[in-house]
Amino acid sequence: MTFSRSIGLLICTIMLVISSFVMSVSPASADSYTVKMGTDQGLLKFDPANITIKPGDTVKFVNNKLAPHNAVFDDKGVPTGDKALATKLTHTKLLYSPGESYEATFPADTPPGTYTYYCQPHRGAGMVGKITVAG
Ligand SMILES: [Cu+2]
Repeated sequence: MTFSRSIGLLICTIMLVISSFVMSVSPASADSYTVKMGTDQGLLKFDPANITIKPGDTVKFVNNKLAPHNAVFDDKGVPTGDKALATKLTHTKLLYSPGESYEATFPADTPPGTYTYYCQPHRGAGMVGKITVAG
């Protein structure tokens, strides 16, 4: 009992050392976030509708329910009004099959602020989402 407990503690210590080493090697590692298009409950919303990311991160939009969906950022939804950035993040092609997805990567020099996007077929129904890019 005591022996297996100390082995467990040893393993925990090793894992902690390894994970802290990995984190110090890549301090600004990019993360990936998933946003469902259409909630599991069958609502015409992005889920989660609000997320906070950092520059360099990727948001993966996955078709879930009540297709078709897309995700459009226009210059009004981008804090700096940067049309080129809005276009880069936008995916106008409609996704029809559940599980279909596409990824939007926010460039490392993305200005901080709130980025608003919408689904073209369901904008009127309130299918609008927000991505806050932390400074
Ligand atoms: Cu939609």
